[in-house]
Amino acid sequence: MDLNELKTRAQKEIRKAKNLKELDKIFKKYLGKKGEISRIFSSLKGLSEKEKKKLGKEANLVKREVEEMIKEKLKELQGKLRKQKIEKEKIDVTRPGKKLGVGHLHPLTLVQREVLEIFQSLGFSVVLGPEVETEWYNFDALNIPKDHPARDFWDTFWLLRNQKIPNHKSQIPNKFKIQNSKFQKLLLRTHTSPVQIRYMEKHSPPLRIVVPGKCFRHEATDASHEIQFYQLECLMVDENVSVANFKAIIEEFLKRFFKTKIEIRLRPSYFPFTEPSFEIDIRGEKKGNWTELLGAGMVHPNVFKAAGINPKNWQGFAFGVGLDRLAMLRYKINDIRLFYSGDLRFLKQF
Ligand code: YSA
Repeated sequence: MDLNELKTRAQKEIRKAKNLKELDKIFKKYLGKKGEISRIFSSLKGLSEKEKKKLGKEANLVKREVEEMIKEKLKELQGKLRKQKIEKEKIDVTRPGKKLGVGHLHPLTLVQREVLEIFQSLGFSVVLGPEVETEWYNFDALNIPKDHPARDFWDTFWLLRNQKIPNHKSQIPNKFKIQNSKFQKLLLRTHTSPVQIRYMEKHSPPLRIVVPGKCFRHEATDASHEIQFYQLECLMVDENVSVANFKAIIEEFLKRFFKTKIEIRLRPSYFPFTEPSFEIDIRGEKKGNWTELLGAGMVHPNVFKAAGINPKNWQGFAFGVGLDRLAMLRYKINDIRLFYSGDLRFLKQF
């Protein structure tokens, strides 16, 4: 066995090794249990003492040299690997960061906030009420008893018959209670007007409130009607409130909201909970179509009575304005359904 030839061969192979796997193979080939150098040691058995000593010594030397070369190569390969890993994991802290998408307020929220600010600056408090209402607050207390044809104005989403809540013993006159029943029928409120009653039951005049909130109607949708939309209810009660107060407040509100002179028209109308009643239509700068904006009127004495207020001592006006309609005029949007479409191409414009 030419030990020098073996050493040179091992050296060449070690130098050429490109990775740890290849180096391990070389290690096994020369230094493993059945490797070439181990085999040399086994072959010593049959030799004379002298030859054994000589060859043994030389083989040991070559063994150490090959071991040393492999160790060196191992260090080199591990160093390379470490470098590659560091390179891969390197973070350049000076690079500009990724822009995170930041959300923003929905146009209806923007309009609602602005409207509330205007009314608050005019001395009105903001009050909220439940979206799931009882038949009493949504209809009866507003002077719309069962079988009254006016109920058809408000196409109603009734909730399942067994989802009823107990009659309020003190608040609902006997004639309005469901006969032989301890329960009130539930519905999704069709307007924000029930909150008038809820508020007047607990507070004594003079009152000035606005009530923003979602309303629901079981009706066909079109460019200006949704089954879910927003209204803002306004109620002012005092000793000498008249239609003139209503007109002044609404004109002041529209002037501040649109920041330009807006054409409005007042039409006589009918709501069971107001007498007289009217509706206000509005049209933008370019004299387009009239849009119905709100329903209003002087609070009906029966409504005061249902809420426990003496109509002989107090008068009030109330109105319910469509916040979606205001937003449509403000942003020149011709279809209310866009607000609820969840279409980012639309929403990103605000
Ligand atoms: C009237 C007199 C009062 O003393 C107080 C309030 C009212 C308003 C009444 N509660 C009411 O709901 N009248 S209304 O049916 O004419 O609706 C008022 C406004 O809500 C409309 O002028 C319109 O702007 C909006 N609206 C009604 N239905 C809508 C709607 N907006 C979008 N989609 C719908 N389906």
